[in-house]
Amino acid sequence: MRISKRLLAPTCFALLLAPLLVGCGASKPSNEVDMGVAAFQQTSVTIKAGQAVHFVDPASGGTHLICVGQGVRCIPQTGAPAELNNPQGMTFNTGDTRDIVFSTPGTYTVVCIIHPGMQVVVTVTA
Ligand SMILES: [Cu+2]
Repeated sequence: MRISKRLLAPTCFALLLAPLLVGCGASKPSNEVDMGVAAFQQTSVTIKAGQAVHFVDPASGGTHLICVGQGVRCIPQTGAPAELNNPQGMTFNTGDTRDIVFSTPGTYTVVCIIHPGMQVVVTVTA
């Protein structure tokens, strides 16, 4: 009895932990947008009004200046989050993570003004 209990505890712990470890690499939140060296890893993301896009610039990413715009230009758009709605853009360095809330339904193209072609379309539903 005493021996079996001793064996049981670590076994249970391992069984509890296994799905958590698998879950780590398997799926990302649907509101996550990851950055590479010169591109977003996603081309589009859909959220509901009031929710945030989770921007991640991992260690393997780079320096980015992102904003709502077109090409390599920031173009303010009514309803876009204030952080992304300015001519300077918002700086991301490797290791940075930010949640940016979109309050107004619409379609917003988020670009990086350093890297041509680096863009992700954010669709905000009501
Ligand atoms: Cu960039």
